[in-house]
Amino acid sequence: MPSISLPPRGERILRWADALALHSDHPEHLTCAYMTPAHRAVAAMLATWMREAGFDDVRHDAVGNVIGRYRAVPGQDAARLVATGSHYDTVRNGGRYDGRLGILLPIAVVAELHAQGRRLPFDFEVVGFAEEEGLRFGGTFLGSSAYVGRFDSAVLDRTDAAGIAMCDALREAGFDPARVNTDAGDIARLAHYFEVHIEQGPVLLDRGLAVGVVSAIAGGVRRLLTLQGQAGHAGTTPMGLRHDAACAAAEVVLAVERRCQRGDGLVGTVGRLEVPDGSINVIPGRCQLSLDVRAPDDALRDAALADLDAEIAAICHRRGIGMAMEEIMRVPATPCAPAQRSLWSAAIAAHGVPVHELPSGAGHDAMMVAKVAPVSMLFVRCGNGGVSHNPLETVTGEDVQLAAQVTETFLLSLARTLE
Ligand code: HGY
Ligand code: MN
Ligand code: MN
Repeated sequence: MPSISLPPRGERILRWADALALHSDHPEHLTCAYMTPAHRAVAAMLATWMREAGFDDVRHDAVGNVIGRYRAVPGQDAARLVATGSHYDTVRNGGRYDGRLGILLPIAVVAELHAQGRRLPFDFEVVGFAEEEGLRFGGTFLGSSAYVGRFDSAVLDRTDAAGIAMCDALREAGFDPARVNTDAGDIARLAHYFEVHIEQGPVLLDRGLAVGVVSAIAGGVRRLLTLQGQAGHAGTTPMGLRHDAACAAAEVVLAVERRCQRGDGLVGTVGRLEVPDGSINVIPGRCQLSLDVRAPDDALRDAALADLDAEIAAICHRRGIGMAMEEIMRVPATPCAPAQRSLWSAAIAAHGVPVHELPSGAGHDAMMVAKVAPVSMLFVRCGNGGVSHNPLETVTGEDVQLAAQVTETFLLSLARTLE
């Protein structure tokens, strides 16, 4: 019987990502929002693959994180724990590697260790975080915040576009909302957390590098704005007498772009812009828009936000528009731990790849875990110009294969530092 040769690890991981992408909330593209049937199917697949890979324990926690533990000694708790992971939810019409690569790759690494009968000198935990993007309920990092014992219970009352509260969505999926703050990870033993993630940008691609070390993660603030003008007849209301909420919003969008073009890594985006219940022949009385402002430095970001607050107030005053604002996320810029950045650099060099460090403009679960342990990240090259949060997001099997080898080298060198 010819032996069935498994595809190389990199290809296997891509095939897993393809299988997860078959589960979507939308028939024509990949959307996997928190606690939908597609989301639950993905969680079940991750748990199955963890068991098949040889993890000693696999569990679903109170918010839907899928946690696999590969123990130093089966049946015992080692003195220390090292964790890795990322999120398995997606944005709307997103890519299949954002988050998921950071769960699937370490599962494949453990499968290799288990197949070789090798154990690490610490318990090694791979976490599929249930929610990071904030797509369904607005709150972000729901999985990693619960894992580190910092879950904001107020989010349980947030409702989705259909008016379903998060607590009801949890119950519907068989979870008990009362447990979300009593089921944190084993953070007292957590010595280090690392995250492998696609770069979601063009830097590694432009430099011809398969992987890179993350120096720091940009801090972000997200806000929801409601501009309240006056609805009126599109045909009979003279232009000079209007309080058009959409025109005010248009000025706000351009003010965000103008202020955030000042550089130093500052970025600003209005990703959602809506005239609720709008009609063609009615002057927009209300307009809702989102604001996402980030920078590698919190003071730089907050100075931009202060300027925008003043400019938005002036726009609304001049146009006779009311404004309400809700801040739904604020995460500080997060430095990656120098000691583990060096271990990643050495692991990359050991595989013959030039070492390049780069900041992350995207947010990651590592920002939340950094509240309780030192964190580090490895980026994997993105194809298609580095596009992400887009179905064109892509990586190659070769790069993923190399990233898995580098991760294994990193893990073994980390083990030597923690012995
Ligand atoms: O928005 C972000 O940076 C991440 O993809 N959630
Ligand atoms: Mn994302
Ligand atoms: Mn991500």
